[in-house]
Amino acid sequence: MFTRRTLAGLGLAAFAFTAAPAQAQQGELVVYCSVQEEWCRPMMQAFERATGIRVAMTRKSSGETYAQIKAEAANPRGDIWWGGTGDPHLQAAEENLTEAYRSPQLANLLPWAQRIAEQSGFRTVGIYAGALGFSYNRQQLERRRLPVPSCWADLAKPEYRDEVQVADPNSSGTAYTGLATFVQLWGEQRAFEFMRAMHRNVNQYTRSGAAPARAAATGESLIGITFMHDAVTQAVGGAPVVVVAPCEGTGYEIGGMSIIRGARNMENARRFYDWALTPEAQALAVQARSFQVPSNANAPVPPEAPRLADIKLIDYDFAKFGSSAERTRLLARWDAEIRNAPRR
Ligand code: S7P
Repeated sequence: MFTRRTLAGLGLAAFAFTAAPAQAQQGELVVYCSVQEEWCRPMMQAFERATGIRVAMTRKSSGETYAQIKAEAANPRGDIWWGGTGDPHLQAAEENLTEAYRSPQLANLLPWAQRIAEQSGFRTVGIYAGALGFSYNRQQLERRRLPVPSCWADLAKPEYRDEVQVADPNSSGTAYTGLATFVQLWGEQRAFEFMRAMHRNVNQYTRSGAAPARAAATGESLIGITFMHDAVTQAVGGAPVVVVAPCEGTGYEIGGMSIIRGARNMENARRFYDWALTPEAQALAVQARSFQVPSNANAPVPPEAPRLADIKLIDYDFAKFGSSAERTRLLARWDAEIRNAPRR
């Protein structure tokens, strides 16, 4: 049984434990969770109830979790990384930070989820998909008589000075998807020119990718760049936001799951992996107001989920933008040219 003292001894004081399992204790599992906390918790509780395995979970953004797993590689603390954008999962796979595993559930997954597994040598797998976009606060927009933004290019216009919020692509998988999307839409030079111009309008680079959707919902920021499903969460909750699929087209994520190499609870990590790919486990997303498209072909697609077939999606190059060299290089360029650029 975990106590505060044993936890502190293990250096795990920061882990949050979920509710007690319903059945006899079947060992432990340490999960790094990169979706929203509201979805992480019920997911872990459901797994505990289904298996009797006690879960210790921490929630961090995708880029932060990748960095943590890399830092811990010589002495892994986590067993499984569930959720978060696919690019850093692919980078972790390439860097041999994660373990190859072929789940019996693989055959039940949609082709895009299986492709990611194959591409990574089965070190990661797709668990959901969702398109990038932005949302704006309708009431604020009307009150301030500002034009309706409908394209990425609009977000760099002077009328939206200080009105745009987006995350930092180092910590956030969402924001890295944005960076990679702009490069794929326009080429690298134009993409950086756009991000430099938009930088004047950015009121804050948040750590978490979904935070700008909450800021748009409350009116703290007029516009928030996030995955469209994170903005839908706010709209479903009653916020006066409009969700936009940008006119130029947009990128998308394939959310990932990976077993950490050297996991101390390897068997339990595999049990979680198999369970998390079932339609039943994937259906829990909706209860947490998470509206991605699930990867199991038999899992229900929430009616609120933005329909990917209706969105102008780019042919996102996961092999290139999930590669260690490209992700590292683009983030370094973003740090050098955008993060601290003057906002003249
Ligand atoms: O809210 C769900 C979600 O958007 O969060 C993940 C995201 O990567 C985590 O946030 P960061 O941008 O802060 O890394 C997405 O994978 C997922 O769809």
